Amino acid sequence: MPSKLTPEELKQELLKAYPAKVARKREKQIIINKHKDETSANGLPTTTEVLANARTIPGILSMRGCAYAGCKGVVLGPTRDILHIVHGPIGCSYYAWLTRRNQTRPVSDEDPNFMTYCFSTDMQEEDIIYGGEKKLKKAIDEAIAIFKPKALDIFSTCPVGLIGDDVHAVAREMEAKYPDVNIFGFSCEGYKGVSQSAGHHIANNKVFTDVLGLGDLKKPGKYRVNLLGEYNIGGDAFELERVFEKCGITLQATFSGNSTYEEFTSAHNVDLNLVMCHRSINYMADMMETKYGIPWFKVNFIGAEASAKSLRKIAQYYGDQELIDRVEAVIAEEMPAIEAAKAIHRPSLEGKTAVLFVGGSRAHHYQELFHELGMETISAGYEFAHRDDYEGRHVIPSIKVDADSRNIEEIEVHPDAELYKERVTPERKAELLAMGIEMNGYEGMMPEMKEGALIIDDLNHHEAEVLIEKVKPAIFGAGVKEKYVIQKSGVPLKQLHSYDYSGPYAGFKGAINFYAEIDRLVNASCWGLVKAPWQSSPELSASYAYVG
Ligand code: CFM
Repeated sequence: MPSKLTPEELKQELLKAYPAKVARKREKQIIINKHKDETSANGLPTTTEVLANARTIPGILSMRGCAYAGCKGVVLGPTRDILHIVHGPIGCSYYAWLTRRNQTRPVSDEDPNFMTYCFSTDMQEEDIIYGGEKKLKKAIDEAIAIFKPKALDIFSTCPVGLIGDDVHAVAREMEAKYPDVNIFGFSCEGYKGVSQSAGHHIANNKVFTDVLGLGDLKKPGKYRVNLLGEYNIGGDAFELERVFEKCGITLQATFSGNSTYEEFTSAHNVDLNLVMCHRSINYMADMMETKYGIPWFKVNFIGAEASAKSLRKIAQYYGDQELIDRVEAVIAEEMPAIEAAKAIHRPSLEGKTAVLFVGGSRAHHYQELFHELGMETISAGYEFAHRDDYEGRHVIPSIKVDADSRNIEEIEVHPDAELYKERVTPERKAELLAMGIEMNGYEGMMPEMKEGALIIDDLNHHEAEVLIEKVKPAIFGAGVKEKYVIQKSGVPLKQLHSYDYSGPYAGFKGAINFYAEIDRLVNASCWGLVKAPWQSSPELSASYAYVG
């Protein structure tokens, strides 16, 4: 660590300004990474416990979003042809409109693309007082008349839950009126959980019960998979589609980058689910395994090495020599450009440090890309992840259920009488595990980070400033809310949510983009020139004038 402080001293610096009660809580969320002696199934060390998915302390400036953001913006937002109506005041709707850079690519001009529209019931005071259901029905009538969608969904914002509008009853009534349109609603009011994570779960549940299994599309190909938890930020999914196609792997459905309703309805027609962002979609993977027998494992396509590893994992899962050879040929073809790019950018970045505070999976995934540049992530944390994302999936049974998590429905899933099919026998699972392929597993961020790294859950504004002052990393990875405050202190910030309007960063071509971008950002000469006014003239003088 370039800071002269030990991890423990740094932790105390972060806690110093807090009242005792706040410090006691934050202390459990700021953890010095330590590996325990016993190793997990994959041979990685297990770690100490972190307090995660807990309420943010009132008054603290958190980086988090709300449940509505997680449901509408994150999980459903990237679908192209489901018509999303936000039931609520216009602010919630407008803010979710194209603010997350999930891209899509309609196949033809006839292909509907609703992503560029913003549909809202625009609730006013009188709707809050007298109820908004009538207005919602009218909005649905209007939307169907104009856009003729195959599916339409309704997202509840906070006031909807507070006044008791029943979006599910409206959905049922309107579906009876329009039997050709699949209409369903989400009780994803912003307050439904401690963060957007609750919205992910709500979205997973409803898509699973109301959409999945309704269709029977089977895309051609021998190796048909779904990619869960890839949202096509900055075109990431386009790069992965390219790589998958080159390898001869058929992407049946992506949840939900560059996806369509029909792909969702037919996502059960695969032999494997790949889970990229574990946090936002692991529920779906689990439910699909129970109902259809589709196994899943974790992948990471952020980083060239990580991408190669994930592709090899898929090939080994099928165990087909033809696929194994083709994947190896693709990796061999992609790697020279990666090595060439690394040779340019790595020398000026090697040995530098990064801190990453992003969502629920990128603070982990992006460590791979920095590692490829020879940079070490010395502190990291998620905004809203759960303990399993930090410590590994094996801790799930020991996570306490509290009032906030009880808010979200746990749906009971049973094997489908017709569609359930066992894809891998327990013996094959054991064989795969021996090869280092753990089904239904995720090791989490902490076992893969060095001992002594500072793990900070739900980092806030104050702590970010302390980190900058005490650690001064070469780069800070976070979001737009943090960007300018941090850059004003002379540290470059890379937006790892929206990619600062560039990308893709996934897959092989994405890695090359990222190397160049980090080099440009970290080694820009402007950072040394950034000085706050009080740094150049520390004494400000002023005088008071009193006119009696
Ligand atoms: Fe998953 Fe995401 Fe993330 Fe996420 Fe997000 Fe995102 Fe994210 Mo912003 S689904 S948890 S809720 S990888 S929008 S594409 S970048 S916080 S780390």
